[in-house]
Amino acid sequence: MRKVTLCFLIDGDRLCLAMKKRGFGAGKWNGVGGKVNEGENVKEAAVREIKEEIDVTVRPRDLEDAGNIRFYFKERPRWNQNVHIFLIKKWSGEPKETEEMKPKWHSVNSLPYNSMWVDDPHWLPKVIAGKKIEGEFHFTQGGAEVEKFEVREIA
Ligand code: 8OG
Repeated sequence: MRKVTLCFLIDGDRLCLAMKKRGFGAGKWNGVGGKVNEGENVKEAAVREIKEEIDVTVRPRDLEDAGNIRFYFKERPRWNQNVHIFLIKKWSGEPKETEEMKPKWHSVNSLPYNSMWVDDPHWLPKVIAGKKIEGEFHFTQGGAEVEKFEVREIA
């Protein structure tokens, strides 16, 4: 299964989300991240993606492990992926727009869930609250609908 990262910068009650400008999930607000390349560990991949996508520098030790979620796409099993989630409270630089993403700070109390992946309301509040989670989502309609899911708090 494809291994990918998903990282959220958090500053008090502000969460940095970025608008994906192209590719998988285009037009949605999301954390930043992407595929783990061969020869990279998950944290190295996260650090690289954060730099590439919003031009922010993070040290591997400042990536807080928030758990992982497996996503299954019924009609497109090659999209199935295991997403490793990180919460980040320390970094250097201000998030900047790049070719791939346009970052923006949002209040944690009013996240734009209507323009995010449909599964996010089921687990993102837990991650923001500092919980570590493990879960799985089964999508239909190419990711537009959740058929069944489970999210467990593991710490
Ligand atoms: O490399 P690529 O841009 O394809 O990576 C996809 C990114 O989208 C990666 O950071 C993981 C993230 N992502 C999914 N599915 C979901 C989801 O259901 N919700 C959220 N919030 N992010 C997701 O691949």
